[in-house]
Amino acid sequence: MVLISALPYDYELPTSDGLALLIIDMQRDFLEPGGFGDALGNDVSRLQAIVPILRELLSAFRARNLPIFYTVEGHKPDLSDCPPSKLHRGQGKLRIGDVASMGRILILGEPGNEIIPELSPLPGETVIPKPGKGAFYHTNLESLLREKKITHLLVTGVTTEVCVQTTMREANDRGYECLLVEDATESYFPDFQQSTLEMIRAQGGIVGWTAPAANIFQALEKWKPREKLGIRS
Ligand code: C5J
Repeated sequence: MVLISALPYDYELPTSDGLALLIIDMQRDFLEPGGFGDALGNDVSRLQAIVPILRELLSAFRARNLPIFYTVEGHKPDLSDCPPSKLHRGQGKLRIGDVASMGRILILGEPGNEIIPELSPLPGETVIPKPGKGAFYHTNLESLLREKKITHLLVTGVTTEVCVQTTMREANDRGYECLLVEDATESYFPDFQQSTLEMIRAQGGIVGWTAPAANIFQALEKWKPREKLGIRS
């Protein structure tokens, strides 16, 4: 049994393949000036802090040929998948679909919707466009996870209390064992990030576990799933 030292207690890695890395919305819209995060009045530079750790997690997963899923939040150019409540929410100068310095805000295929170049997906890694905050809402994420027999998700990305937390709750309700990587998720609001970590692991891990990336790297060194040992059940 290989355990990741985590809160509220150790997180057990699966004995078979079944572990995936989920990277939520590390797109220019949220991390660079001129995108959606900026239009909402946030200091987008805060989110850059997690990029080096995410690169290390990506390397560790790629080196072991483990599945990686990315999401991007975005809408169709005709906005047919954007409910009026989302379109009209807030009182910012710019709204979803308006033209800004990285193209139309939060629209699929626009430059602002791209994953930041430091974390660019490689061929074979799956990018899931999502119209909502949760990655299971109106996407094929669940069927892809089932197809690959994924049971355990290491969850990362931005922003901790919005898309990351929503996705983690959706995954938890669907039976996935989720661990949120503490230093691979970030928010525009440090207090919200801290509160989210605490909410997730409260009440015996009511939504899941949290752990720093260092603990994951340590455990991965020891982890040899049955398939990797050539054992099929
Ligand atoms: C937000 C996200 N914050 N990816 N999206 O609107 O968290």
